[in-house]
Amino acid sequence: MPRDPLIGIVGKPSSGKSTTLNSLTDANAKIGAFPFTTIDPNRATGYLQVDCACARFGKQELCKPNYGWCTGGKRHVPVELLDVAGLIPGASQGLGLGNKFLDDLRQADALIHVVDVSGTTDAEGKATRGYDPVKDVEWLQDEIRLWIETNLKKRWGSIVRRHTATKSSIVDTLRAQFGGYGATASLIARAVDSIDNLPPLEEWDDHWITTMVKHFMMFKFPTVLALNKIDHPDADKNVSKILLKYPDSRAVLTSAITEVFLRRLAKQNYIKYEEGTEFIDTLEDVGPGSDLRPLDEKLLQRIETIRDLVLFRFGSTGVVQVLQEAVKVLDLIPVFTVRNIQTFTGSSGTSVFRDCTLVKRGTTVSKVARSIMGEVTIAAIEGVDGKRISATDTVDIGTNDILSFKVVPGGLTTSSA
Ligand SMILES: Nc1nc2c(ncn2[C@@H]2O[C@H](COP(=O)(O)OP(=O)(O)O)[C@@H](O)[C@H]2O)c(=O)[nH]1
Ligand SMILES: [Mg+2]
Repeated sequence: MPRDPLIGIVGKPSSGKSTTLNSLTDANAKIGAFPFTTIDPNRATGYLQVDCACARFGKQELCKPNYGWCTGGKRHVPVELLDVAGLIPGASQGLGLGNKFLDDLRQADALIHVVDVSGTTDAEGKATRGYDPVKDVEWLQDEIRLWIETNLKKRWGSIVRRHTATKSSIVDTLRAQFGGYGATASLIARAVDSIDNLPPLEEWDDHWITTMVKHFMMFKFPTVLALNKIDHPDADKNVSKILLKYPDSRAVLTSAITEVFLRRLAKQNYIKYEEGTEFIDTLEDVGPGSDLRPLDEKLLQRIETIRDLVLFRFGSTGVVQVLQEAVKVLDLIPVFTVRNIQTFTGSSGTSVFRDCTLVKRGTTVSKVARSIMGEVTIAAIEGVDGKRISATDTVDIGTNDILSFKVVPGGLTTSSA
């Protein structure tokens, strides 16, 4: 994943995709803008909560990220989100915004599938009562699979002929077919390796093609379920049905609308609310002397309801956790790069840990350097306490995740350091 990770938010109409996106993005105003290249109304910056390196050294007060923000050692790292709207039943055959949807989809590294577990919207997203959302979970996977499968089967005859004539490996042949979905050779290789007893490609029947596509999807579109609208009274039984039917799925219970509401109240200074937690403080809770504004009876009542129905029952609104889960699926960890390994500062000033990048766990230090600085010649790599680190060492949380790269003077081929 050489570029910044992109999380796609998918789901049928009215499941709560836009609300989920807004709940993750409409955060503190004091943050610096994150320079995304694309201007797209459906794209936004979400903030992933991670433990910041500053807390390990008691330097929380000095922590001033270049992007995002950090409070008390809890760092909010920008992550790009995409609201992949337009998926309706039949999209794989080009219905609705079918192709636009699928074009958007291929850019995503992981998906958050927003499922309306209130049962108040039907398969097309129209208002109803008692709809069974279990169907939605399967439907979305089927829709994506059919899209890929249909494309593959259309050309299967010639794919097999070329495969045989050129004596290609399965990975090479599939690379040509799946490259358009943004898949790398190594991703395809992992998908191929994950299938037991896979026969030679020229012997694949429909069953094997389907199996291959399913495994490809597991790697290309790893998915987290956001079981949304848990504030609704019908949600419980639907949540339990989904969890029982898909015990291996990664699912998080969410109430996106509650998060949007709480963040708005917090912004207007009616409440203190720490995103991702169950804690809300009102003026009544903290007492006079605080700078919080008083709430009227109606808002107080609403907050009580939110506490009862969402926060105390589920521990949080879930949206912060759903983003964390999506990043976890990608196995990304924060790596902090600093100019000065003694002080953890950047090129100027006293603030620490200005830069944080999400990279795949287990990435080599030299690859981290390249992805952050481009093709530079590294003279030395230092870790905490000035320890020399080898370019082939790998990163993990707490291991080589604070790095200082010393670049060869004049050896800079692309300037970004
Ligand atoms: N009760 C409840 N309603 C929600 C929640 N999230 C979204 N909604 C409502 O569901 C409807 C569709 O939401 P929207 O985000 O526009 O869905 P989209 O079509 O998937 O983007 C709107 O009326 C939202 O207010 C939630 O967590 N709880
Ligand atoms: Mg929408």
